[in-house]
Order: sequence, then C-alpha cells, then structure tokens
Amino acid sequence: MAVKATKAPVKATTKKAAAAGKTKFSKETYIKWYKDMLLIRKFEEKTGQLYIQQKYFMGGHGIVGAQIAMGAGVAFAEKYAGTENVAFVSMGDGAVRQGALHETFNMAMSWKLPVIFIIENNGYAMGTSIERTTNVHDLSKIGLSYEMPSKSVNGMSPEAVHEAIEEACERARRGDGPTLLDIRTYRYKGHSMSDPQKYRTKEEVAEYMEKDPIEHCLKVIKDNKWLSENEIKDIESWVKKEVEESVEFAENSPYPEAHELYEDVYVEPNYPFIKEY
Ligand SMILES: Cc1ncc(C[n+]2csc(CCOP(=O)(O)OP(=O)(O)O)c2C)c(N)n1
Ligand SMILES: [Mg+2]
Repeated sequence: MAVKATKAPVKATTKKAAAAGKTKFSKETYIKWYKDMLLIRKFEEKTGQLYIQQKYFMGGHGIVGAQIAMGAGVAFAEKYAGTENVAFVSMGDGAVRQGALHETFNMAMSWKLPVIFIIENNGYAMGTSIERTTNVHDLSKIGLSYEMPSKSVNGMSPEAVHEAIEEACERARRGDGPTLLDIRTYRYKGHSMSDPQKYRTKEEVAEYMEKDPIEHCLKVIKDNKWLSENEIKDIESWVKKEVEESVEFAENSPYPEAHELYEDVYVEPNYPFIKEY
C-alpha cells in the first residue's frame, strides 16, 4: 500500500516536561498512539486484513510487492507537482524478494524521490521464515547496493518507529530522497485462518506478546495517570463501536457492478475499449 503523508502527525513534549524525566513524547501523543493502534488491531482481528477507505490511502494489493513501484510513482507525482508530501510504501518481509523492489529502489535513488519504504518485518511470509528464503537475514542491507539510507527499527516501540519515520520524512523533504526502514515486529496470529502455525513455538509468540506496543502505551498512560479507568474504557468502547459499524456497513453494502472494475484506473474514459460488460 502507499499513503501520502502531510506534516508530522504527533507532537513531542515540551523541553520542560522531558527534562522532568517523564516521557519524550506528550500525553496527547501516547493517547493517539493507543487509540490508533487499538483500532487497527481490532479491525485486523475482525477482518483478517485492514482495508481502510481514507483520503491519500492508495489501497492494498493482492499481488505481493506490487505496491512498491506504485508508491514510488506516487512519490514521483508529488515531486513533479512540487508538494512537500512524502509517500509511504508498506510491504511485508515476504515482498522484499520481488524483482520490482530492485528496479524501484534504483529509480527512487536515481531520482531522489520523496518515499519511505517500510518493511513490516514480522519474520515470516505466510509460514516461511526469513532464514529459509534468503542468505541475507538483515533486511536493512537490501538498500545498500543502491546506497539508500537504510536501517532496522524496533517495531515494538512506538517511540523508535516515530523517530525513524520523522527522520526519513525530513530527509525526503530536504530533497535527499528515499529511506528504507526494516521495522521489526511480530505477527501473533497465523497468516490466515488456514495457517496451522507449525513453524513456530508457543513460547516464541508469548515472548513477543510480552513486548506488545499497545500494552506499552497503556502502561505509560496509566503510570502517568493521564487517563482514568473510565476514560480508558471509553476509548475501548469507541473502538469496538467503530469496528462493529464498519462490519455492518460492509455487510449491508451491495456488491459493486462489473463496470466499476475499470473506474478510476485508466486515463482514457473508454479504456480498455470494451463496449459491453
Ligand atoms: C506475487 C505473489 N506471489 C505469491 C503470492 C501468495 N502470497 C500471499 S501472501 C504471501 C506471503 C507474504 O509475506 P508477508 O508479506 O511477509 O506477509 P505475512 O505473511 O507476514 O502477512 C504470499 C507468498 C501473492 N499474493 N503474490
Ligand atoms: Mg511477514
């Protein structure tokens, strides 16, 4: 998927608060992180995969890796139009071996496109571990042959992810081009309902659950007494309602008409020149 970002979405605490030894990021930031991450997780638990309808969200792809080139195209359009927007391209660790990635990295670096390539590295592509599919286990190295600034980030830490993305956005906006972020996270559930998960142990899953970033945010919020128990419950109820209403909307919506397949895809109004469907 590819998403355009405008300005930085969250703010840091004042210098005074940081100096007081509390947190580097503000109360509002932790509450936003908590709400956003909880909403995404609950959506994914319900639907298996997240498809959001939102301005600037270019959609998901059934073809693993197809979005990589598309995201660079979005970045090219932004650069061409002279905006300050940055394109985010999100891919799984399973997409990194696609040929399209290499052509895209080459072009993106040659043209210094404002794009951030994010690997949601959860260690497995369906049931196949990184170790079984490649000699290069450190995925941040993939950018090196293009001299693309690349690094691995602790994906279980919202603070680390925020800082890495902020730095990459600044680089893109300075005109210095793309960044590759190998964001290391974990997938608690199987790839799909038909995944028996025989490739890993229960202990491995439990180990990562201990480091859960949503629980981490909640702990920071509670430790700082930023929200009462009731306010936390209100957030959880709001998330539940959002998910339920979305499911209801999806289930009650009619299937799209066949001709909608071609809408907003081609510039020519009658492409691919089919008269009747
Ligand atoms: C080009 C292509 N090859 C194969 C598939 C089948 N496939 C669907 S998901 C997937 C694994 C993707 O791995 P990853 O991106 O790490 O996703 P995760 O399993 O972590 O959700 C594969 C091989 C596909 N959709 N597209
Ligand atoms: Mg994966």
